[in-house]
Amino acid sequence: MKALDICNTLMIFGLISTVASCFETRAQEPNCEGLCPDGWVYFRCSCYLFMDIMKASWTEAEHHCETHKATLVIIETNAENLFVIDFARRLYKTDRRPTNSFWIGATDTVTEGLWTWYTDDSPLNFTGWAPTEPDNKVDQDCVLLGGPYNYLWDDDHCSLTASFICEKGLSYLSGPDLIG
Ligand SMILES: [Ca+2]
Ligand SMILES: [Ca+2]
Ligand SMILES: [Ca+2]
Repeated sequence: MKALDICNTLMIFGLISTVASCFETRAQEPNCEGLCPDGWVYFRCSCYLFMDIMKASWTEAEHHCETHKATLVIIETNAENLFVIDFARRLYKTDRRPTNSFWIGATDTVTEGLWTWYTDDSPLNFTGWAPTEPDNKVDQDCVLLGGPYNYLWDDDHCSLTASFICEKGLSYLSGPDLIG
């Protein structure tokens, strides 16, 4: 459907008063596409780096992301989770390497069982746990997108070496409310 058709439809249903106002609203939507560094993938004004070759402990992974002026991925919504796990799955489907697990930025190191995003200690408002996880088996405090779980979430030992995903927002282009 073309933009004009969408705007006409919205007006017919009384959702906007004029077609012109529709175009004004659409013009305000950020367009960050194409602004991620080479090798990073884009989703809703965030850039993601899948470190699928490198393996690191959770802390090393976090430091590595920092050298890229990024953090371990913070997955705030179902849409973002679907994007990330879909990309991870395709990464391994296309070249038939064995599946890797990926560290993400969630941890319960501070208080056992209280899962937070390490960047600001905020509680997880979305989770994508595998059915039997988190199980805290022998004190597991860091979260993986688990290769054996087809990239559903699993808690594991923070010292384990795994692949990881870095994320950085393009919020300076679009305002803080629009980080994906
Ligand atoms: Ca995010
Ligand atoms: Ca734990
Ligand atoms: Ca576990």
